[in-house]
Amino acid sequence: MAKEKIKIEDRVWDAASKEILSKAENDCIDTCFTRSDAQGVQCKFGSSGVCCRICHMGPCKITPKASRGICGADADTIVARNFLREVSAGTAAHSDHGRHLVLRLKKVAEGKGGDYHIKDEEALYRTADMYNINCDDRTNEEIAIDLANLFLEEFMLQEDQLKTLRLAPLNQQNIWKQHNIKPLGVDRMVVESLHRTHIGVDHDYKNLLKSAFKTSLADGWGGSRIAMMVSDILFGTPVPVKSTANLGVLSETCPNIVVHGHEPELSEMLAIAVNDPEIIKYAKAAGVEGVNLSGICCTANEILMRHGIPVAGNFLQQELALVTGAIEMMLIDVQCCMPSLPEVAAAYHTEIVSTAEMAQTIGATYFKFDEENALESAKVIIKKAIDNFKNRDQAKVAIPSAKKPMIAGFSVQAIKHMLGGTFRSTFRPLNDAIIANRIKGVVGIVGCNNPKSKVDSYINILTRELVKKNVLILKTGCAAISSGKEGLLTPEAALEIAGDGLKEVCEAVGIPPVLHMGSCVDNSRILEAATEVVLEGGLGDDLSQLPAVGIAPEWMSEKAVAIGCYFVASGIDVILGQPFNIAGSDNVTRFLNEEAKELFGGAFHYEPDPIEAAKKTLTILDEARNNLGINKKVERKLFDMKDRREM
Ligand code: SF4
Ligand code: MSK
Repeated sequence: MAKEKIKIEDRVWDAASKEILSKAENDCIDTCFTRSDAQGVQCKFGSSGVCCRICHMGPCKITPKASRGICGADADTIVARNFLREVSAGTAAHSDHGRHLVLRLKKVAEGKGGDYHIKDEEALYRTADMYNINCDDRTNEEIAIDLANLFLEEFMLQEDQLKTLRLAPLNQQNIWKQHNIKPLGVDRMVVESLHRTHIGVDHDYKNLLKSAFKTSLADGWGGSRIAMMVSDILFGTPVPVKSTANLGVLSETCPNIVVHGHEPELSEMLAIAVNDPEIIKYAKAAGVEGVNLSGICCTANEILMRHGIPVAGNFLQQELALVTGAIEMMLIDVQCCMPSLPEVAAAYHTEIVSTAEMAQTIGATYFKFDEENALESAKVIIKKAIDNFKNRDQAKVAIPSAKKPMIAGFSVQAIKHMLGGTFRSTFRPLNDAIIANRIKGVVGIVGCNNPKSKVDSYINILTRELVKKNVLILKTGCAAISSGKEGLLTPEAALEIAGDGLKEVCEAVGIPPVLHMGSCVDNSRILEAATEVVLEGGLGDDLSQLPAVGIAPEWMSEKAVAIGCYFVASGIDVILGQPFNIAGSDNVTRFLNEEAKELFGGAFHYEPDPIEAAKKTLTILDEARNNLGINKKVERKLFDMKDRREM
């Protein structure tokens, strides 16, 4: 049975998406929204997690008449196995991204990096110091090779636990040890999870779920954290940077190149190459002023954070961007790039170019990115896009005017610097503001969009609601782009709606109330920030004691499942706007939503309504504040310059 047709204004939040979705209808283009309708009512066995395809005696499903699969697996086993497989896939995706960057760092250290260099010496020293790598009287390359080898070992460790776990507060590490969820090497964890979930291996739902938490820690405190640290060394630690968001960033007069996916290596080179004199000359010869580079999803977030390159949109705008008819080339790499892109592009003149050997799509051109000569490679691809500009059919072009200014680039180092001032980087003012109840707590709002709900709606309503209630918001991924499009990533706009306490602190120390911290792998920056707060003192000994919550309002990917798990395993409650596929097992649901809290200090909560989610968040923050004994009334005294200097 087909679903009832949903009106455009109920599908998407922002004006640009509404305009282009209507154009897509007129141009007879299928998008994820029409395909979602065509799917009809989705499979209940799948959505409750009780469908098992793990062996070929099946597929089996659990029904009122059949409480076990052919092998005897019950609903608990099947749901838990499916869940662990999702976490493993998410961990693999983030971590493989991290591995590619580590291999790049190793090449750079060996003098074989081509156009890549160690851009951020301070990040190199900072990271080496975290792992006690000697930096005295050694070249950057010597330090980098030690670091790269250590990181590669993090993937391969067979019997030892990840060294990167030691970046967590000591008490946190003890909790993981107590519950035996300290992961071994990243690859080992993913392989073991696949083995564990093979027919006839692990059938105890609790054991399977503990393994899911253990594997997820190999993501958040392993692969993702490594990806983030190596990106900072190679491409620079982000600092606040101005930019613009939404489809209105596309150019009417210049060739548009849109990068999409997750890995920053080629896009970093594109960001440099678009301003190269050779490219400008080539563009002028083609009758245009230059090339307009923008991004979608997390590749966008990577080059936004470091170069201020504009963001054309988030996950569910990838097809809409093509429907503008104004894109000469979309470059796709890994993760979150829809297989439908070449088909949508075929209705216009857009060329879809895949730059990752492992991520190809029928209809896309595969471009072998020469990593040894990355800048040259970037120029070749840009010239191809310029050549395609002459094929743009103006009759098919409609670029929406909607776009908003924003500020991004809030790495932990940047936040610390802003909080502490020029001479002493510190999180102290934030801790003091939380203790004094000017800031109620800190909330990470992360994750994707999902056609099951109105795009960006939950994210934007929730963000506004929490900012009003004096909650400091940290954002990553597509949720951060939602706020960018909404105009909430400028201090002025966010301060206008912020509660008095939050406003006062943000104005005094000069940070906005909603901080864009980067891409999906940069969720590890949120863990890093939480660790800094714990280490600064006064708010408990581990992350579970902090007044902090993670929220994934419109998530859809397996990576989001892994992220949710490493937040919970780190003691942080996570609210989901979309449920996990676990409803078929009461035991699994109870373990994830209740028992996890007793083990790790955090658990999952499902809340489909953003206002209710905000209320739930405030309750969790209040509970943590009560436990810490800091839930007192706000003192009336304001920060002044004298206070700030003393701090
Ligand atoms: Fe069915 Fe068991 Fe095979 Fe799953 S593993 S498909 S439940 S027989
Ligand atoms: S891109 S994982 S849709 S956030 Fe990181 Fe966006 Fe989700 Fe992909």
